[in-house]
Amino acid sequence: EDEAESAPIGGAGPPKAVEGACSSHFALNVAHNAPITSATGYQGAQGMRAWGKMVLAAAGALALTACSPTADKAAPKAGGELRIYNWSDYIDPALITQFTQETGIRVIYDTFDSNEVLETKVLQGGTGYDLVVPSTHNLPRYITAGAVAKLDKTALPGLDKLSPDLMAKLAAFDPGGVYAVPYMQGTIGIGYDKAKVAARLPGVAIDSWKVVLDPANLAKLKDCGVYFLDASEDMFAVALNYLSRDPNSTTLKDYEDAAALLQRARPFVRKFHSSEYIEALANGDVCVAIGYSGDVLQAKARADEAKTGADIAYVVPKEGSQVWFDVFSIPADAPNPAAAHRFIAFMRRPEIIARASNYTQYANANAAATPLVDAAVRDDPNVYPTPEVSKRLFVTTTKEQALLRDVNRLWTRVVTGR
Ligand code: N2P
Repeated sequence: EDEAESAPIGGAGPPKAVEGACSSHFALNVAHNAPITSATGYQGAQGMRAWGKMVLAAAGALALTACSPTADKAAPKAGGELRIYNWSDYIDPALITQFTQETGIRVIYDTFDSNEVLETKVLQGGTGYDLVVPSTHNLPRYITAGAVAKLDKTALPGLDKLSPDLMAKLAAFDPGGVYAVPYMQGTIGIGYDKAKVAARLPGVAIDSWKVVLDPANLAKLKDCGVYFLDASEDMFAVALNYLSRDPNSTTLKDYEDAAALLQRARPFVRKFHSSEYIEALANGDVCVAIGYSGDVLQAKARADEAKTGADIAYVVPKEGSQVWFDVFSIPADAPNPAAAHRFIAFMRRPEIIARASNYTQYANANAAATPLVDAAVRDDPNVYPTPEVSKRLFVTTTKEQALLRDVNRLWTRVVTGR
């Protein structure tokens, strides 16, 4: 079990809490040196958990130095501790610091990088977390299992400001928004190093899943490094769609055919991993990755900033892809649900969630925040999809447990090559 693993760097001691640091510069420095463990199967989040803890250790260290607190004196300080389990590379650490300054609530922040890892834990219970961030298509299984708590809407002002369009989409998974509040959305696509790919596939337009799913192309890209997400449902949705099957098929045969397609691609894939590709693309260690939109855009930003020479681009292939929605939800056995509500309310504030989008390069669900998001982010169709891009996007629906088990078993065989 992953709890037994220790942090690759930064020590494996007890989780550190943020204590009101007044600088966010540590965030980039730490991110650039993100420790990564190699991983296959569903173990991919370990390096990221360590990363999360290390970011907060850095924040705690900074808190000891030049600090001029700007906490909102009017808001009552609640104190206590909030344990968050969120996706890696999915928040500006400065926001956590600000939350602590304003509320007095210490934050312990761990990260994962796949829905499969999160779901296994939350459905088992006893995670100790107060706040988790599943994708909408996973949420109904959490609700059915009684694994998440009903939200106290009186503690969540501003929910009426959420985009009606998006709320209608969420209603399919959580009617009435009883258990979840949207955080961010994004797509799955291809992240690539323009020069390296052009050199290996001259004249080929990088606008099709063929680039990363056709062995003839993959054979030419193998030497510069290809990564696939280690995310069973996400990857099957993409593969089924590419095969012109229903990405939400309930027929096992469709998944077997998709698995065969992925097995043919497998010899050319250097690693299945759901977060390491950010750093790998930025550093030029890989030239292609099937990845999440904002993560690829973060890779581009890191490469540009560090002048690594990698010129990274992201594309939603013409055959179409998945758009996903991640939501805040509170485990049924959360030790401090009041603090979780406080954090959700904090993240709903337009100026706060706009900063979150600026950092992660994912669109948020708060229409009032859109004008506050950096123009370069909000006008990027890879972040806020245009109607043209939206036409190509599909939403993943919820699988029954039995099908999910079979699909996950097939995925393990793809990853392990058996
Ligand atoms: C964040 C990954 C996006 C989450 N690093 C995919 N649901």
